[in-house]
Formats: sequence, C-alpha cells, structure tokens
Amino acid sequence: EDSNSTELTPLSAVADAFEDLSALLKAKGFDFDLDLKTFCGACSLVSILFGCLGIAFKFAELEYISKVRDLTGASESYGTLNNIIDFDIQNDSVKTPGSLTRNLRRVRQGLDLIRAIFQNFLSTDDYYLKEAASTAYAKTCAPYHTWAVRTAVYAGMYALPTRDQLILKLNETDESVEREMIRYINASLPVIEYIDKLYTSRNISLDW
Ligand code: 1PZ
Repeated sequence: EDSNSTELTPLSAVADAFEDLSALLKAKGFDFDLDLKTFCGACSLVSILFGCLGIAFKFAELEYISKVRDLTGASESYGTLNNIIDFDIQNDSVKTPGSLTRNLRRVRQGLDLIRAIFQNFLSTDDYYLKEAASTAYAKTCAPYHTWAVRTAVYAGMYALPTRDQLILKLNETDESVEREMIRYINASLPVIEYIDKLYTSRNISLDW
C-alpha cells in the first residue's frame, strides 16, 4: 500500500466528494432532488486547486468562489437545485447576471473545464500546460465568455505552472495524479449531466 491511499491530498478530496455525489445520483436516480448544500460542499473543495495555478488565475478563483458562495448562501432557503431554477423561471431571471440559476450554470461550466483539463493532461505529456488548458477552455467555457475575458484567460495560460510543478504543488506523484484525475473525470460527468438535465427538462437551452 502506498502513502497516497491513506493521506488525503487536495485532489483526492475533490475526487472523493464527486464520487460521493455521483454515487448518490446513481443510487437515487437522476430525478433525485439534489440538495444544494451537498452540491456546494463538493464544488467548494475545487477552490483548493486554484492555489496551484498562480496569481494569473486569481480572477478566475474569485469568480468561481463568489458564485459557489452565493449558491451556498441560498441553500438554507431554497434547499435544492430544482428549487432555485423554478424560482428563477417564475421571476424571469434564469439568465440574469448574478441569478442563482446563472451562477449554477457557470459553476457547472467550471466543473466541466476542470474535467477537460484533466483529460488533456492525461492524454499528452507536454511539459507546458498551456496547450492542454487552452484547448479545454476553448471547448468548455470560452464560447460563453466575453471577448475581454477570453483574451485575458488565453494570455494567462503562459503563466501556468509546468506539468512537474503542478504535480508537486498538488502533493501527488506521476502515478497518483493520474489515478485521482481519472476518478474526478468519471465522477464529475454524471453530476454535469444531472445539472444539464435540470435545464433541458425545463426547455432552457444550454447555449449561454
Ligand atoms: C492546469 C490547470 C489550468 C487551468 C487554467 C484554467 C483557467 C480558466 C480560467 C477561467 C476564467 C473565467 C473568468 C471569468 C469568467 C466570467 O466572465 C464568467 C461569467 O460570469 P457571469 O457573467 O455569468 O457573471 N464566470 C464564470 O464562468 C465563473 C467562473 C468559472 C471559472 C472556473 C475555473 C475553473 C478552473 C479550475 C482549475 C483548477
């Protein structure tokens, strides 16, 4: 048994949380009324990863954290993900900047971005992460961001740590980082699909 299976790294904590979430969805079925607080608990763990990216992505960190914080703050009064969307539909605020339904959509895009980055990370052995991260961003988030944000993000990609630096900062090894990323990739997909279905089942498009 290696040390990483007993020692909880930031990445394994994230993978654990999403495995718990996806197991819950699989056990209860995809019509399950997922608790906002449970969901936000998993999402907030992701913030730890930002610490590895350096100052260039401070803005992304603040953006992500503030949206998760808004959702967490709403969890007492709204209870579930379904309820925030129903509330915003009634108030015609589904896509209104700052609305809970919009923030949930952005957080979901963030989760998908991380999934795509991990997938690219595992499918190349590039020393620099610029290519893996840019391709993942282009696919998952860039279409929904303004030109100014996209330009800033692509410029920031040059400041990303190298592959080895990232593994070191995550307190992982070549082997453990692969194992943990695969766990997150597999566990986040059902969660992302669950969120998408909350929108599409109410005839809300996913093109924003
Ligand atoms: C090796 C890992 C490299 C990862 C590099 C990834 C960098 C991605 C940076 C994304 C920056 C997004 C900045 C701001 C976006 C806002 O314009 C949007 C729209 O907000 P709205 O108009 O609805 O209020 N905000 C968001 O999309 C929420 C934040 C998403 C950021 C998720 C990042 C997750 C990456 C984590 C990597 C560990």
